[in-house]
Amino acid sequence: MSVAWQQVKEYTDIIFEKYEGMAKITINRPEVRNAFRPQTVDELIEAFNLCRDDQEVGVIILTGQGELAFCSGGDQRVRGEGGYVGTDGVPRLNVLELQKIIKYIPKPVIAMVAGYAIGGGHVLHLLCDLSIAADNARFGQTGPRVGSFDAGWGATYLARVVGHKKAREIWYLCRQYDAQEALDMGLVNKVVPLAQLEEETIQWAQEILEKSPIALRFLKAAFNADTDGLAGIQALAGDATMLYYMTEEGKEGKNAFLEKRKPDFSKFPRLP
Ligand code: S0N
Repeated sequence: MSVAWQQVKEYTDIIFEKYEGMAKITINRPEVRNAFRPQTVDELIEAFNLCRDDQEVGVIILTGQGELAFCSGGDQRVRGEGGYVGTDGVPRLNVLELQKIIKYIPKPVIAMVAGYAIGGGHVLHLLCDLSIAADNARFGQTGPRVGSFDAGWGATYLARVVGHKKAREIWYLCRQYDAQEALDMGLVNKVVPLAQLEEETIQWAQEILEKSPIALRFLKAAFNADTDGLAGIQALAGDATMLYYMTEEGKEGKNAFLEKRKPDFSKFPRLP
């Protein structure tokens, strides 16, 4: 099944489309196996932020253009002394901001992986809520070989997902793993033939869209709170506050203040 994706906004390095509750964000630099430069990361952050604010969007699919790569990490051609250098000449590690928004956007993000998910590109798929892989997908970290490393979520969250022994193997040896090996170690949710990748991913997205948005939001926040300490609890608590604002009990406090009267919380239950 293919769907009639509608372009949301034109970008240079990414394609941003929507269709019936789904957003699809595609890294569009196939000539470098979808490596990201600062502009790519800026565009990805903007698209994810638009998805966060867009109440029509319930699921986001992150993918790479073409069949050869999901993403090959930072564009080594623009790697400077203090990070990746954009048109402003300033070196930055702005992929960390992108990692945060993928992890904390209160909607499920699905990585749709064909070909290579390597280096910083592997970390992006790792941080997505779910990963659907084509049978040609290949996964791995390259940092210690190419002079970089992600000692943040790229290492620590990887260990939560595949276990410490496997995560250390992945980082210390810099090997590549095929789709079946990734499935066996719990790194991806499903492997399908390449020709069925988008159809399968859309099927998963549509099943998710049938579910309660607030339930999904709290579950994502809870999974993050388990791994992310106080930052994770902050997001979970923010969701609880949002929900409280929607209740009559929450509104009574605000209304009483605005009406210059004492709030009456006596009518609200003190449930066990
Ligand atoms: C992906 C690989 C395995 C594909 O191999 P294949 O199919 O044989 O193709 P190639 O001939 O190698 O590549 C085709 C063309 O694409 C270019 N290219 C590929 N990857 C990159 C890249 N990452 N940057 C720039 N160019 C790339 C090739 O050069 C080739 O071009 P032409 O045709 O002109 O020769 C293979 O390509 C591969 O291994 N790629 C490199 C993977 C890699 O090491 N990536 C970087 C890893 N590091 C990071 O991602 C940084 C992490 C990071 O961003 C970060 C993390 C934590 C905190 C901060 C940061 C931060 O730095 O911001």
